Amino acid sequence: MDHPTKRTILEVLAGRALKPPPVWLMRQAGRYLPEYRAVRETAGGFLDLCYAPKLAAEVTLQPIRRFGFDAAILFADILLVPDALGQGVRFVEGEGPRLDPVRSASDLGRLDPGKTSEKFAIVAETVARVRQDLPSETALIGFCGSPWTVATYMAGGRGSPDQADARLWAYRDADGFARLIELLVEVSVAYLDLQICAGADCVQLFDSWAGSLPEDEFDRWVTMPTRTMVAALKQKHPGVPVIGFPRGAGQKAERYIAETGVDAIGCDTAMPLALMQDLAPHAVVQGNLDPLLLVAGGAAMAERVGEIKQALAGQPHIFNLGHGIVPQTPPEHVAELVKLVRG
Ligand code: 1CP
Repeated sequence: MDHPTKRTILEVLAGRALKPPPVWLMRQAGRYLPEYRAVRETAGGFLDLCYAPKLAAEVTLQPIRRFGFDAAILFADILLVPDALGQGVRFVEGEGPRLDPVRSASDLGRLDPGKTSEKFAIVAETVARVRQDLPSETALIGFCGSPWTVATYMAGGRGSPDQADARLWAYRDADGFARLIELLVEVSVAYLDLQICAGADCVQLFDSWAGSLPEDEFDRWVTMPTRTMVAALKQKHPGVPVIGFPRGAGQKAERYIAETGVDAIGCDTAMPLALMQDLAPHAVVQGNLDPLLLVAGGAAMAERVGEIKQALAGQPHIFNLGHGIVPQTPPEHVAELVKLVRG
């Protein structure tokens, strides 16, 4: 029997300030953990691991066993959505993702939303397995990429420093680009619905490249699609909190919160603590330790953890990084961080 009220992250997402704040870390499963690398080797490719529910559940649970985080995040990737749409996604060892680019409205014909359910069902099976094996006090976070960020990979065919292909498409043919965004909204809502039905307690929308857009485009491609997704999810699952992570939003975060209706906002490393304090009355704040401080460890990390905790004491706050854990992170520093947050 589950006891969801004991899941500290859910208490905070419902608006309670807890001392100490609950903690989980973006990319808490991954290459910095030797036990992850061992499973990864047996799986074959990265996508094979994502589509093997038993192995994906195992790597989701590994950081919970090792560090006792307050939440697990489903092991998957934001690029499973374009993969499920039939775009053709590969992960090239040492180079990152490669996709057959979709750069115009006519390319959209290559994508088939009817195809997605088969792969989404595999991910839902991972969610169900994790929920079954997770301690009842640990929350399970489902996720997907936000439409804008996923579209940047779909148009670029790979990660890019400036997201130029998507930005150019959006400037040159906004209506055609809007069709891609609408398609992503629709399939991503269906995907998160499945994750929630399978046992996810809350969901996070990763908008890693939200920061590359000027304000009107931010509104159109980040805020509005997120608003549609939140509304659709709230209609199906009124009690399930949604965390938005519009990385790089800066001053635009306040409007993002007001317009989208997210319950919580992930704050990146660059966001000043004073701005997090200003946002706190409007949404639960999550973040924002620099992932490189977690690599450095020691006194510098301890000092910053203290500052973040102090700045947000008395507010509903979820301790996290400002972006994902990097592969060179020493696992001992992660253990030390959890101790500092809880100390
Ligand atoms: O070699 C390996 O084992 C692959 C490394 C790896 C891992 C562990 C990738 C490739 N993805 C993941 C898992 C992952 N990705 C999770 C799992 C849960 C957890 O957090 O522990 C999550 C939530 C993601 C999300 C994700 N994937 C984002 C959003 C967050 C962020 O980091 O900004 C993005 C942008 C991706 C794309 C992606 N997947 C993998 C890589 C190397 C990238 C970045 C590509 C690039 O921009 O160059």
